[in-house]
Amino acid sequence: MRAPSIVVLTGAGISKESGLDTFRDPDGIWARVRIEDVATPEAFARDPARVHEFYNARRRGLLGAQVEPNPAHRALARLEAESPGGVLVITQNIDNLHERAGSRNLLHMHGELLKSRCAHCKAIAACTDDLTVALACPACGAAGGMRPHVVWFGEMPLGLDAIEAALAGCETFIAIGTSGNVYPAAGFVADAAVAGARTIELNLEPSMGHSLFAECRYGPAATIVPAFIDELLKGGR
Ligand code: BV8
Repeated sequence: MRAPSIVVLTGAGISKESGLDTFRDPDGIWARVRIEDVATPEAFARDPARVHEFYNARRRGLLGAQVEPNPAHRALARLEAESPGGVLVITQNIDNLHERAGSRNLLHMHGELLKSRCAHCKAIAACTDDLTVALACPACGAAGGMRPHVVWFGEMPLGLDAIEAALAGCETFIAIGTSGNVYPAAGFVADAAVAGARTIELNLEPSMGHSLFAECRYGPAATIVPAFIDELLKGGR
């Protein structure tokens, strides 16, 4: 299958106007809890109940009535529907807002909040309720092994082979709502540039990697992403 001509990388900033917190903004998640306490395998081994509560609270928040895809998510779904060369959205986000907006060719490289994984049989299952240490796996029945299907720091992100192939073959690489702090995602723009792609950053403010992009536009995603996608679909360079 030919590589999609457009690859989009999204981060927490694209979901901010849907009511979900980012990580490194002053009011972000890492201003309230430490990565070492809730987002590493060591943290889970040390205090699984604490890690479960961190993700259970975010899962309940995501499933709350007021959290909906915003115009930026919907603009990406429209780009995929109308772009002849194909679009792949690689998201660092674990929310389900891209799916709910209609994106189909979508890769959750850091996992998904609405899925669980069993440490014993590795089965991945839909998860909309709280996870607990005592919970038995719906597939193998073993208890004590359920975790969120989420990639923690120090763990291998998902889909890296497919991502590498897409970056090598794309003509346009767009990063939206990411601070460029976390690797390997923060290095994708360099891979796309080496492949000769047009690189664009759409963010609220310059990211750590802003100098690696050929073009940058700043403002809230729900405003600047639909405008940029309109231009792109009209053939704007
Ligand atoms: C890996 C989990 C090996 C789910 C996340 C020691 C040991 C091992 C690895 C490392 C190490 N030291 C460093 C590393 C690498 C490490 C890393 O990068 N650390 C950083 C902190 C230095 N990476 C890893 O561990 C990764 N695995 O390296 O494995 C390997 C090696 C080589 C090749 C392959 C593999 C695993 C990283 C995944 C960790 N899990 N999340 C969860 O709890 O959500 S990462 C976490 O940060 C989130 O997933 C988030 O997606 C991600 C990135 O953050 P952003 O999305 O960018 O969010 P942020 O708040 O930072 O920025 C938001 C941006 O939006 C801002 O710029 C803001 O201005 C903007 N914004 C705000 N509002 C708006 C807006 N933009 C537009 N509109 C708005 N309205």
